[in-house]
Amino acid sequence: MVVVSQPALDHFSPIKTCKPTASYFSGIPVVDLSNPDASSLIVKACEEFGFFKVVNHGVPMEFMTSLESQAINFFNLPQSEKDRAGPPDPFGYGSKRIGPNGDVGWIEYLLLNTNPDVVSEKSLFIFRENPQIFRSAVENYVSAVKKMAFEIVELMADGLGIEERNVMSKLLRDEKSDSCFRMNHYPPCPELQALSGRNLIGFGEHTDPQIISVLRSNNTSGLQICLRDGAWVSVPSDHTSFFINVGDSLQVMTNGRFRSLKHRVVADPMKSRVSMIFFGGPPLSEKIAPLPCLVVEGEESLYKEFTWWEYKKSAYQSRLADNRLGLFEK
Ligand code: GA4
Repeated sequence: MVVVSQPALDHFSPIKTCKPTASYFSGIPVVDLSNPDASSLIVKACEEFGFFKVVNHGVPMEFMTSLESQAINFFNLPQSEKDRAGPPDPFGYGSKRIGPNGDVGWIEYLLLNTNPDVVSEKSLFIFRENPQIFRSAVENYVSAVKKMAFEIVELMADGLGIEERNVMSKLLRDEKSDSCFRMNHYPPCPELQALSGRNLIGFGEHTDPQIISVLRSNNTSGLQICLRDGAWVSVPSDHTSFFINVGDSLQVMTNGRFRSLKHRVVADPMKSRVSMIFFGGPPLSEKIAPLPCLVVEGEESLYKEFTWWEYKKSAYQSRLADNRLGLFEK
């Protein structure tokens, strides 16, 4: 009997691929948080790109490296053990599947809720089954990154000339804030590169729904952003810094003055990429609308009124690449 083997490329289907052509972008705004002009630099970056890099951020490097090594330990566990922390509901361990509507990527991840009130069963399970040291590493990292996120949105408010400088940070500081935290592992894939000369998409193009996202990765590149002219460019990795994304909710709160940025991750064929992202969201019951002080006379809100809960519900019915704000535009 002749056994015809499946073409090797089928193994990766239906994960999308792309040509490894995106060039490194050297124009990413860098904001030094200790610079007295930080607030205006942040506003400029959010208007022009919806994205910037933060240095002198005050988060101890040790928090970043110890969480990174704990995450690597977790992702190195046998598949059957990792699967016990899944499938994601949306919290928990996930592999290849992203969200509930058929999106896939060359990725495995842990998605956790950061609100102690609503810690999901899955998050509890992950921490029960894994060493206490993992839990402490997450707690240290997340609380330091949250502090930085509060500072950044307060500087944003200063730069926008808003008197109530905690108008955004109070939503993130709220004990009911619906924020979450994600640790991603993009395994290398030399076979695909060798077979096709193409790279696998790790996390497909999307905008983040929340107010602000704070990303840190190891020194493997892969993050790409979509510039205004539609070109995809690679963000040079920097494991000592953080990258900030404007989310859809912040776009609405600034009545479109800040833009949520489309981004994606392309897996490196040779090196593992590990990233961790804090997504700062408001409480579920919070109305998402342009801040009155930002809507000048004669101007109208570009968006219908909605709560974060309504937006989130609709986001979980969407595909990753959908324009989620489209439904809420006037
Ligand atoms: C994108 C940003 C965050 O990673 C996330 C993602 C969420 C998920 O993975 O559960 C979503 C995606 C993200 C937007 C559309 C929906 C929901 C997967 C998906 C297809 C945690 C989030 O908040 O929205």
